[in-house]
Amino acid sequence: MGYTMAEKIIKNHLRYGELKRGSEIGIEIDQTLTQDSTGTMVYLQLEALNIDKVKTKLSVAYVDHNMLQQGFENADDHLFIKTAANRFGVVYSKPGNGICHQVHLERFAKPGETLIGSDSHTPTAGGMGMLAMGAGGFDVSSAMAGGLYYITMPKIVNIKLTGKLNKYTSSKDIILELLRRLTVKGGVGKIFEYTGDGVKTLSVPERATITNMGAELGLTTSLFPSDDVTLEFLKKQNREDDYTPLFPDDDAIYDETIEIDLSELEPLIALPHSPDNVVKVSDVAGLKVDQVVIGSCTNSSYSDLKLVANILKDKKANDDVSLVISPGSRQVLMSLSNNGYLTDIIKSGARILECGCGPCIGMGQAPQTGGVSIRTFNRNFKGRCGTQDSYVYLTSPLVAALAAIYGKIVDPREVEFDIDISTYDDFILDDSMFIYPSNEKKEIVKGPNIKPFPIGKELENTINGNVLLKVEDNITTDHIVPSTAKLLPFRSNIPELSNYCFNAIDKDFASRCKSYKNGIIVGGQNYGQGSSREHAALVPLYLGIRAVLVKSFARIHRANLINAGIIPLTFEDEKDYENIGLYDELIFDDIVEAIKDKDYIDINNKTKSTIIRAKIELSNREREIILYGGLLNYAKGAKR
Ligand code: MIC
Ligand code: SF4
Repeated sequence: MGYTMAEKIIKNHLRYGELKRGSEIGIEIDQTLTQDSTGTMVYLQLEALNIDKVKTKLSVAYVDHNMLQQGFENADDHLFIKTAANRFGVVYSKPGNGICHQVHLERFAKPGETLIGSDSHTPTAGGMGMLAMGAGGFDVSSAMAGGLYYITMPKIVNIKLTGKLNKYTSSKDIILELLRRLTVKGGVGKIFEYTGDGVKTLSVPERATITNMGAELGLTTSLFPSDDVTLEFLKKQNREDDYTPLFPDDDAIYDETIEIDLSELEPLIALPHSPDNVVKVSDVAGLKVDQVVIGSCTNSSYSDLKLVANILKDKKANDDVSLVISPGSRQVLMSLSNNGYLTDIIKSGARILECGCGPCIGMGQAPQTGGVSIRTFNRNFKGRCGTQDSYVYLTSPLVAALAAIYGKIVDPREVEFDIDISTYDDFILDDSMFIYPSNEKKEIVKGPNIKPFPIGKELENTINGNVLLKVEDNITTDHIVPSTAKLLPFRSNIPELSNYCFNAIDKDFASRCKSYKNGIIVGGQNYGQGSSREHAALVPLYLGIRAVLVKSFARIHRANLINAGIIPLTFEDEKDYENIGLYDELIFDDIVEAIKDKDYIDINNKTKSTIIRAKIELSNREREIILYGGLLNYAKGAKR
């Protein structure tokens, strides 16, 4: 029996478990990446683990998210990360060097190797045949300390691409088409592998757009083969030595196959407020646009922005549109400048931002009240852009650039334009904004905003708690811990951040938690989708949340809850969701025994005088972590 690409990489890195779908596996991690808004926790955890040097082949600490320095907080975080990186043997990428995923793809990603990153879009590197996964900070710090990364062996789906994109469509339309067909929970527990003749028509950055936004499907990761196209990209990066071929065996067995004929795709767009709310651009053509933002780790490569420059050449952004462009990396910006395209962009009236996440995470450029913003990003959850009542649409750089010129959404097939999309221009290679760790042991500098993180406690045998929040399906981590320019500076300050937990849904949640001892959250399907931020577990832990009872979980958030010591439970009968109300008193008797070796617990709803059966779906290792009260206690081997 042959192997798929993911199976080949996993087999080479497997140190625990077996390649059996649905079973727990532990894999060795070659590389890690952190970014600043999740990274401070990772370095605090490394300190707590008392690590001398990281054990990975390469670990990189990027600063790309918290770039607006309105106060001392972000700059203090940057300095903390820089000094901690030096102390632990990690390469530091200075602010301004670019978005972690774009820079990592350019300079470090390697086919056939494994990468985890404290950011949900880490699978971007799958565009180069690397098994790359988003993870919570605790999982990243333990991998840096030499630990394995544990996941449930996913199902592997073959996405067979045939045909070729036309002038009006781009790789963004491929991933939007998958989101249209499968929804934001369609990829949970799965890896997507791209095969078929259509694959070789896509460049590495185009492939990376697809693997990046696979995160929005809830996938564990996505993989493209490593082929001649990969080699060509690596040569351009002066890294051909990093090339290894990667293909599935002819007799590889997939759990499912989905076919997409690239020549039949139409330009697509995701409507507010979810990436799977996808329609044809022609369905919304004519809608007046107030803002266009081009960038983010999904669509800010050199070829994306060169295409945008081609469209904007000798044209002006519409008087009613604010056009904003944030290049993905300094390499992209310098190459655009060197090859003349930056001038075309600036001449059009675009506002150029520094290389980083910027508006994608609400770091500035919040749209006007009720404004329509067309973005090339990957997420359009309500309020994420900084303006609660604005309307964010997600689409390709082509559709976005045309909207900037016409002041409305236009179907590219209805207008004239010229593009030269060859990716053969030379890149400017300059690694001078990476700081390599020195051998000298310098102190770690910690500013006053960096506060200790909460640590769970050993599980007691009875939990008597109250339902302090009841929410619907598809709750995102942006709901749980909102991230805007105002709140991102508090990523190292859980006590301050806790005041804003679930703010957009229920302003009283945090204060309610403070007046109850043990809190329970009840939710629907796909609870915790979106980002990898472990703050969405650490903040509830700080507020006294002991268990989360839902219909189903998103993968990374479920792992973060366990790592924090919060018990993840799912309804055995989803109808019971209707029978629990806010403030209901729930009693979990003999929970230690249940966590040790049962796959269910009967919860006594004292308020309603009913019993609800919840499923305990945990591996043996996860059971131990919950009993210890979180991964840190478990890793330190605390006595129960
Ligand atoms: C995001 O796109 O939501 C983020 C901000 O990059 C997050 C990480 C974070 O919350 O810091 C992610 O995707 O994991
Ligand atoms: Fe940054 Fe946005 Fe990418 Fe998250 S999705 S890493 S905020 S650019």
